[in-house]
Amino acid sequence: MGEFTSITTDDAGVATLRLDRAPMNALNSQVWTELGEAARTLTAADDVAAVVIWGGPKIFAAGADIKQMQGMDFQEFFSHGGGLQESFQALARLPKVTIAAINGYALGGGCELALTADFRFAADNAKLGQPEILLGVIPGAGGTQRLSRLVGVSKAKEMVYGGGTYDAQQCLDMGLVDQVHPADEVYDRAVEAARRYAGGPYALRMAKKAIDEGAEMDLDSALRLETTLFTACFATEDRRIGMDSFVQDGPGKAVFTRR
Ligand code: DAK
Repeated sequence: MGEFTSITTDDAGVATLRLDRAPMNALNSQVWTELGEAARTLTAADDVAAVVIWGGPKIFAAGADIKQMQGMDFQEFFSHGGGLQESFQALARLPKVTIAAINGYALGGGCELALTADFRFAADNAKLGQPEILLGVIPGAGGTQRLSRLVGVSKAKEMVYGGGTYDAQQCLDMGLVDQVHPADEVYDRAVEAARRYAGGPYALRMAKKAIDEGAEMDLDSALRLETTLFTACFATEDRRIGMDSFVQDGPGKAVFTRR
């Protein structure tokens, strides 16, 4: 698709958004733009129900391109920084199930890219961290916000203040990653899981929206959103299929259409 990113889609409705910028998948402004475009493409693609974000077998991403950033000034970031963050927000808002499959390093913006996904599957050799502080900056693409919402404020502060890297087991213990697999299996495991979600009903979109948007609201508003989205499920074909199937054949046998 782009110079440094590609999208491939299988028959089961699983797309792989692959990052490929040797040697470290550093996120320069081109990559950032391509990720935003990919998010829009994947959102619109009717044949895609779940997405695996993968940086290939060696590294997920070593973060923003420091060599590019080195020469940039306040005005440039002030003018364009919001657009960069918007790319990640578009990925986070993808109305489909997303899984980051992480081999090797996911640092800085790389870790933040993984944080845009619903789930993170890490290779046993994965190392995650937010080392921006060591460069004299702070995380700028969700690392102070999505990270603390996921692992808690204290752990996020430890990661962001210290700039350290954390191995797969440590990340699993703190809830930063959801599963750990051997390095040569992690991508396949992520695709397998994504296929299971891709076979799910349209209501998965409602569930994602309710959980993610509800987390940003007060409880009353969030519960009202839940009610609205629950009701909206009754406009889907899959709601009818799910309930008819239960009544006729028992639980868990419905074959959904994603409509
Ligand atoms: N950028 C540019 N080049 C990088 C790089 C990076 N992030 N990471 C590595 N490289 C380059 C190295 O400079 C080296 O280049 P040459 O010397 O060969 O020319 C080559 O890749 C191989 O790297 P190493 O020799 O260092 O390889 P090692 O295996 O020894 O170490 C490493 C791998 C990933 C642990 C290490 O390279 C490393 O610590 N990299 C930097 C990690 C880091 O600090 N990442 C955070 C970057 S700051 C924004 C939002 C977000 C951000 C910015 C703006 N807005 C919305 C405005 C995000 C900021 C960041 O992510």
